[in-house]
Amino acid sequence: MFDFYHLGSSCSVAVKAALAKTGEPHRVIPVDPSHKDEAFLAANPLGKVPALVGEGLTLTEGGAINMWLSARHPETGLMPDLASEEGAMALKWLFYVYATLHPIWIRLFYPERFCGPKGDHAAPLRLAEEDLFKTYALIAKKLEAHDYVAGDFLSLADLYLAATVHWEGKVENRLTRRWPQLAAHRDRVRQQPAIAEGFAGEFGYD
Ligand SMILES: N[C@@H](CCC(=O)N[C@@H](CS)C(=O)NCC(=O)O)C(=O)O
Repeated sequence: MFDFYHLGSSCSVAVKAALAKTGEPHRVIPVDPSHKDEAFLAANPLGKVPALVGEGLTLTEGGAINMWLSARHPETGLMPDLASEEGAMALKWLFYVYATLHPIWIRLFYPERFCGPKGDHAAPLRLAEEDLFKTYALIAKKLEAHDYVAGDFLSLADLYLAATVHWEGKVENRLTRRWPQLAAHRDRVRQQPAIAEGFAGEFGYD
């Protein structure tokens, strides 16, 4: 049994979805961002979700947690054999969404962390938006030809990507207006058996 530290509608939804898909027994511990308690900070001293604790392990970093869960549950097919061509693509896009896309969203959500609480947010936000659109452009191109970002199979990158598209209100919903394939992908992923359970109660959906 694992303790899963989760913040609603955040990047930890991708882990919630993987937990649902793998059926790994866990209890969800909601994190209050304005009141991070001792047990949570012991799990992640940086105070970031997701964190997974159990079986003598403390795991942080959403991409790593999901890789580990899928390695324990190869039957879910969430991550192909890494030495295969599909595995290479799934790994590349997993890093793309976690290491390239996610930090841009952080700049949009927390501009004060980049220019100080009293700094002028306008320029950093504009630059972050430009980077965001460039980064989704490559994803959208891939989704013109394929149902999922790594190809015609669902993989871990899709879980996180589908979660991020729900944040588009930050850029006046211009992501799905510009690239309808992003909306189609988000819905395709969210409605997958078991994955739907992970997305339930998040982003304003039942
Ligand atoms: N590199 C980490 C980043 C985690 C992260 O930034 N989590 C955000 C939610 S998306 C968080 O906990 N924010 C709360 C805060 O920074 O106080 C990962 O991929 O797991």
